Amino acid sequence: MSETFRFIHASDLHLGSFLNINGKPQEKLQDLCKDAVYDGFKRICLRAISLKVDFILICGDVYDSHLRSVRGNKIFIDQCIILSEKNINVYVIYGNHDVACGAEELFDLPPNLHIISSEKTEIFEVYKEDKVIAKIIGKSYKHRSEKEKSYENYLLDNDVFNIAMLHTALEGDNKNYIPCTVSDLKAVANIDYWALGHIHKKSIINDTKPIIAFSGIPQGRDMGEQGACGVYYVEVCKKEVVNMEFLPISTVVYKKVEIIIADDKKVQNYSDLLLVINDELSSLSNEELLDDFKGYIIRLVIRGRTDMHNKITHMTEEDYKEFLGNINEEISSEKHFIWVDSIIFRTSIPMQNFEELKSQNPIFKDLEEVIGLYTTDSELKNELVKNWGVIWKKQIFTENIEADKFDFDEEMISDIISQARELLIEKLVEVLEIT
Ligand SMILES: [Mn+2]
Repeated sequence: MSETFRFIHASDLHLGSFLNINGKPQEKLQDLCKDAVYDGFKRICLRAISLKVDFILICGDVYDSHLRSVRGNKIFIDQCIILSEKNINVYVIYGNHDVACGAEELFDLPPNLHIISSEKTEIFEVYKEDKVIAKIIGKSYKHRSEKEKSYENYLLDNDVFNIAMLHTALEGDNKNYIPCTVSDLKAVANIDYWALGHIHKKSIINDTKPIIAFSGIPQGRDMGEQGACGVYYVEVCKKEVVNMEFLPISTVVYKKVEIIIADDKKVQNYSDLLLVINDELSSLSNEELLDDFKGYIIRLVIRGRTDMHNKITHMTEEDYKEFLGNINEEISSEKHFIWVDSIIFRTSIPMQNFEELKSQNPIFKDLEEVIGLYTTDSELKNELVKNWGVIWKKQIFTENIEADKFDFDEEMISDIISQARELLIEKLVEVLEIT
């Protein structure tokens, strides 16, 4: 059966990092956050053993820092030793977070662990029942940024299933993380599967030969890494991928929950607001379908019209923290933990229905048209963002964040536009003395 084999495509373990959590959670939850990244790797190994895979690929950023910790290195090596007893090989390229240059392995490597060189492109032949079933090609990062197009030297014959490992942002003009485009990768001959790392969100960029995929980070660590994270499980038969599945690994999931206070819902004070929040959060189900799912770290976004708007806008930092604490004390969930990490208020004052306002004065219809244009026309939207000034920078990927700029994404743009809309309506109602 050497014509069939299985592997796991993982990347960005970031061993040594921990989950970001605000407030004062109980010690048990704090410990969970400290260990979650390590636990994630242990679960990958358990899944590899139960699914009887032939090998695991780790496409860069095994460690969060090139200054490896004794703990991180030891846990990684110990898991590889367990895999070695099951004849599961591990192939690793280092990425921008764990560059090979100047880094030492703190422990002896087991024979099944293959660290791919940062000096030159390396090829590994994978054997099964004395036959070569696959070839793995790759190169580790030597420095924190790599502009060399190493993939152009990924030269392989078309005899077995060929896997190429690459740590890249997949942007043609990105000189920090190996500049390349999808068509650059497609142009490399004889590659069957591009196992990519660096982008922390899973995605299948090309689902036919050559398959091009980012497995993403196995365990999210902040609100920028929301949702169930994991690895890809791939089955190959006669040089064809016959099955490719996403395996969720994260036991703690970051999630944004929006609560819209409907007009008919009277939220007059903090008790009412607490009730609404509690209601919404206790109905959160264990949608991640993981047996060992532990819980959610939540960012609440509260929208809608409420008499509390003024109270909310004038809330002190201290009161905000107190209210957050109240929520976390009150939420009860039997199946998993729920920790509200932060709340973003996007409320506005109660007022007449917008349709009624439009019928009273044509200026509201004009306003609706203008706002509509700025939300749909991308040229106008760009123009608008330009006017916000250079302090704002479009967020492409968290790794590229410039510390002295506010990053924003599409969601932030529409948030700002909708807040501007609310403010304009409010002021117009005031000036036109509409009651
Ligand atoms: Mn990474």
